[in-house]
Amino acid sequence: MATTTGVHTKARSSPYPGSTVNRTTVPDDKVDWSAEWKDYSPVEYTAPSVKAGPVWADVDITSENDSKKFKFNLIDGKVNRKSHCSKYTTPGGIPRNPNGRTGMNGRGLLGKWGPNHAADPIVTRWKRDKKGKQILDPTSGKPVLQFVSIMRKDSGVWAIPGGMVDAGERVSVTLKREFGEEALNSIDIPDKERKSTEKEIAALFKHGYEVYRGYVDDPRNTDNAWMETIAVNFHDEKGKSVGKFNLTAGDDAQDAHWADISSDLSLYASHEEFIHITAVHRKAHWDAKS
Ligand code: RP5
Repeated sequence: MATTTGVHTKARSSPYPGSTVNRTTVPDDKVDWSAEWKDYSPVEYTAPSVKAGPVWADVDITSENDSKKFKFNLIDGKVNRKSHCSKYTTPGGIPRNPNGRTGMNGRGLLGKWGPNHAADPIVTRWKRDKKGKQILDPTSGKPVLQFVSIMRKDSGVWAIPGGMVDAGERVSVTLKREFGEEALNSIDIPDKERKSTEKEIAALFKHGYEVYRGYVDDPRNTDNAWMETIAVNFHDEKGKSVGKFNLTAGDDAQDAHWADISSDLSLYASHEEFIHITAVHRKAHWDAKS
C-alpha cells in the first residue's frame, strides 16, 4: 500500500481552480522544503466561499493566538487533523504541506487547515462481451478491468467518485455514501428501489482492498491545506451485483460510466495512480508491457 505520491505537479498548477489566481511558480528542484529558497513568496488565496465560513470550514488564522484553537496532528473534537503521511510541522502556528511547496498560502477552496480527508471507492468489474465472456486486451493478453468513473462538475475531468469524510464520519460510510450519491444518484432513487440497491452496495462494500492511503496531488492544495485519501477497491468478480447497475450521475458529478482501465486514462488529481495500483493488484491489463 502506497502512502505518498511523488513530487506534486497538479498542486502547483495555475490558474487555481475556480479562480483567475496564478500561483508563484515552483520549479521541481524547489518543491522540497529542504531546498533553500530565501525569497520564496507564495501567493495568498482563500476562496470567498471558504472565507464566508460555511459549517465545513475552519475559522481563519490571523495570529499565532488563533492557531491555539486547533489541535493539529490530533483528533480535534470530531475533526481528524492527523495526517496519513507523518506528523506535519506548523511554523508560525500554521500547518505546512508535507509534500512541499505549492506556490500558494492560505486554504484556497479547502475548508480545513492541514489535511482535508477524503475517501475514494474504486468499484470494478471485468469487461465482458455479449455472451458474458471476459474480454482480453490484444496487446497484453490480459483481461480488461472496468471501474466506475464520474465526470466532476467543478472541472469536467473524469475521476473516481470520491468525496470528503464528514466530521465524525467513518471512512466506510463515506465510501458508500459518495458512490451512491455520485454514481447512482441515490438521492433521487425511488423508495421502492432504494432498499435493494443499498443491500447490493452494502454486500459488495463489505470486502474492500485498500489500494492507497496518503497525500493526494490535488489542484486545490496549498502550502497550508491539502487533500489526503483512503482509496479502496470493491470488486464485483462475476459482474452480477453492482456490476450490472445502470450508472446515473448525481450530486457533484455530471456524468458517470464504466471506464476501461489502461494507461491511456487521464484522471483527476492522483486518481490514475490509484487505478494503476488496482489494475496490478487484479492482474488486469494496463499497457502493452504489463
Ligand atoms: C480528491 O478529491 C480525492 O481523491 C477525492 O476524490 C476528492 C474529494 O473532494 P470532492 O470530490 O469532495 O471535491 O483529492
